[in-house]
Amino acid sequence: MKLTYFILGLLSLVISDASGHQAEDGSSPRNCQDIRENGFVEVGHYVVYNTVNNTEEAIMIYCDEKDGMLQLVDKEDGTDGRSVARNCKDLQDQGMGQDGPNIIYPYPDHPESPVLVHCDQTTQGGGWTVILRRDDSYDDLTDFARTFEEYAAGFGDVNYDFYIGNEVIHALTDPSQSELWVTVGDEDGETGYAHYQYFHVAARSDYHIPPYIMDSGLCEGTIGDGLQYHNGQGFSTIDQDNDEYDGHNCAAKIAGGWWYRHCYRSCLTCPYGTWDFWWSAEGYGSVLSKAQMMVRPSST
Ligand SMILES: [Ca+2]
Repeated sequence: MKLTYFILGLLSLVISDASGHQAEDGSSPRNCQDIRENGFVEVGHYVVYNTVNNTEEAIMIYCDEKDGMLQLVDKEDGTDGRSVARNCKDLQDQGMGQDGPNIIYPYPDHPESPVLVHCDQTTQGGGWTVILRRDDSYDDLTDFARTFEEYAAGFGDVNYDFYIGNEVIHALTDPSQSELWVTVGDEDGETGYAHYQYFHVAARSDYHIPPYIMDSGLCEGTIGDGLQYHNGQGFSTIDQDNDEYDGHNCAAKIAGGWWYRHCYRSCLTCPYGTWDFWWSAEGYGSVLSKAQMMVRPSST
C-alpha cells in the first residue's frame, strides 16, 4: 500500500509541475474527469485547479474508480475525497515524502483552503513544514519589514526566503503538540541548530490578549535557547506594538515582525546585513546570514 501511494504521489507531482497538466483544449484539469481525459487512469491523488477569487488555486483531490471511470470519491463524512494532509508529516505518511514545495490543508475549520508550503522530509526523519527561511545569498531578497496583516497571511516565495504566516503557524502548532527545528548560519559559514520539543503559537485573539502568543521549551542543540526570552509574548510588527517596552515599539525600530519583549535576544526576521538579524543564547551569539524554522507534530 505504501509503495502504491508513493508512486501515485510522484505521479501527482509530475502533473502539478509539468506543462502537460493542461487538457486538450488548453485548460487546466478541474476534476477527475479531466484527469482521465488527459490519459491518467490510476487511482490516487491528483492536483487540479479551482477558480477562487478570480485566481487559479491548486488543490489536491483523490480520484477513485467508479463504473470504470475516475471520479471524485464521496467519503462517508460528506467530503469530496480531498487529501486530508494538514502538514508535511501527513504527506510523508501518505507516501508523498519528497523535499520541496507541496500543498497542505492546515485549517481544521476551513479544510477546503490549500496552502503552498515547503517540506523537509530529510532532517531528523523528515515530516517538517518550513515556516520561515532567510538566506542572503538569494538574488532577489524578500523585504521582511511588513505589516501585522502581512505577517498574519504570510509573504515571500517558498522556494526562496519567506514567512509562512502566523495563521498557518497557529494552525500547524495548535492544539496538538509540535516540535520546532531552528537552523542558523553566519557569514563565515558556521552553522548550528536548536531543537525544541515544544513550540506553540496561540490564536490571533482580540485586543485584550496579545495576538499569536508564542511558547517553546525543552531545547537542545548547538546554538542555545534563543527563544526562551520571548516565551509568552505576543507578535509585534512595524504597525502593531504588542511588546513589553512602554512607549516604544521594538518592531518599528528593528523592522522585522517577532515576539519582542524588551526588545529581543533573537530575531530571525530582521533585516539582512544588520546586527539585528541575530540569535543569542547562553554560550552563543551570532549575527546571521541564514536562518530557517520548521515544525512537525510532536512524536511523543
Ligand atoms: Ca511597546
